Amino acid sequence: MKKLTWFLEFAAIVLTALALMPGGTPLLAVSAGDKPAAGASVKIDNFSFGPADVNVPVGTMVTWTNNDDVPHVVASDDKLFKSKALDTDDHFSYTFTKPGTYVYYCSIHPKMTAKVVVH
Ligand SMILES: [Cu+2]
Repeated sequence: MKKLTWFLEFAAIVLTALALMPGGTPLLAVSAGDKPAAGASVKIDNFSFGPADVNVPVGTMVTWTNNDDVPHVVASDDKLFKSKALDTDDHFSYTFTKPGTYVYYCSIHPKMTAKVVVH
């Protein structure tokens, strides 16, 4: 019972501190003008990129996550970006700043190909 009381007191202190924080939580402090970059994600699983075709507006950050139990690399055909070897659950992000079609592949398994279309 003593432990529970201590926990409740601690929780009350934390909640009070949060309520007194100037400007509210950091999330609420982001001004309307600072829209976070839109994101898209691609999963790597069973030796393939999914979805294989991603269609996104300029400025989008695409994040690849390796769900496979073997390492993969995300490398663009035109050498615009190349990840390190991604182990299971590792991820790699790239922000596309110009329109175009970006074909990429896995440099360890070159038959794995996919593309990002930026408009
Ligand atoms: Cu691979």
